[in-house]
Amino acid sequence: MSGTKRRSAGPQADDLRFMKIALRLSRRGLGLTEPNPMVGAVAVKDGRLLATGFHRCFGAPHAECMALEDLAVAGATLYLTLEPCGHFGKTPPCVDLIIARKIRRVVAAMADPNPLVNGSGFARLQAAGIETRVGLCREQAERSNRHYLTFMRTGLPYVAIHAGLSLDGKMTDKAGRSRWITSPELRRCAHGLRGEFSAILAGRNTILADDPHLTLREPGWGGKQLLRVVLDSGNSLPHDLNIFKDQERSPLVIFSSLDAGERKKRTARHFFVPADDQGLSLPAVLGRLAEMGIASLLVEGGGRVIDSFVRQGLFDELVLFHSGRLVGGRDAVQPFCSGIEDLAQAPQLADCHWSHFASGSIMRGYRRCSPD
Ligand code: AOF
Ligand code: ZN
Repeated sequence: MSGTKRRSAGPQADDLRFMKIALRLSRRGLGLTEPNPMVGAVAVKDGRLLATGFHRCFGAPHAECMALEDLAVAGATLYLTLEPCGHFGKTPPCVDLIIARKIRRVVAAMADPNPLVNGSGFARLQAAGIETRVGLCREQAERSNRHYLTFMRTGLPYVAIHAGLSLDGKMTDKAGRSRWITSPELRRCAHGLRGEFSAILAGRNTILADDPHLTLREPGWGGKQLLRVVLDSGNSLPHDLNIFKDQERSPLVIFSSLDAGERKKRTARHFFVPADDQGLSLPAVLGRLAEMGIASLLVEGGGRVIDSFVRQGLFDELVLFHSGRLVGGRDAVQPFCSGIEDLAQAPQLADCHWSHFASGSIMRGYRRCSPD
């Protein structure tokens, strides 16, 4: 893209306009770049947009490389959604390319918490005499890259809990059936949601009751591999279930208890972790997934598994799909059945966003945006 010129509305307004373009570009890598970040880059001179780039997928060139590869004009301003790298990784340092292309000014949304970068990118730009502005649209950039930031800062995957609920908050009817609480329209959205994550998790009861594939079937995610994670404490799931199929496209990881009577591995990646009467140790599960480079996890159920994640405070986001049905009944499963004794201890969500559909609504709320 090049040659777009609009009258300048002054340097500050121009900065905002071009940073928003960089942020929009960065999101084209949604679900495809992990465990690396989504990054957008826009080069501009005299109000004219000269070049753009974004990180397409894991292993592809960095956004800065894509934008600056063919840039022939000196003295441009470069808008970046993340601090540029100054280290040799899969690609040479982007800072070197920025200096070589004679960029005059860099406007970045945020610093990169990667210990290999962490301020050193900005320091090298400044040492080369390049003016830098940091922090423009920081909140939006942090929200966009929340998986990457959580993974970098905590060493554990970002965890989102997904539940399909009746209007009165039930995941199942009185008999424990969850098919189908929500409409086909909302279920399609729920399937699409999987693509945003690196892995999807379900417990043994859900696998037995619903025999799901847990695969990524919605169009638009190319050949993306989604890791499927199953918690099966006793290591006793029958082998003819759908979850054991299609492992090339969607590899299967199983976690069982160290105390399981049966210790035979059912897949190449079958791990045995500590457990107590509440179930498998979720910190051990998350730690093992992090070691495998999984930066984000979507927990899909069922009620007991979701309850464990909520009770232990091991989640960053809730995505609730609400149908227009009333189900009722004390025995119907709900997402946080152990509950809290005292309202003051209730997990609190911030920034809840609702999207409304003819057949229901979707709520996304965050426990924390950028953990320290
Ligand atoms: C990206 N894409 O556009 C930028 C990144 O694995 P490597 O060698 O490609 O390096 C990944 C690190 O590079 C990443 O964690 C981040 O710190 C920095 N910047 N990474 O994948 C990009 N700009
Ligand atoms: Zn780079």
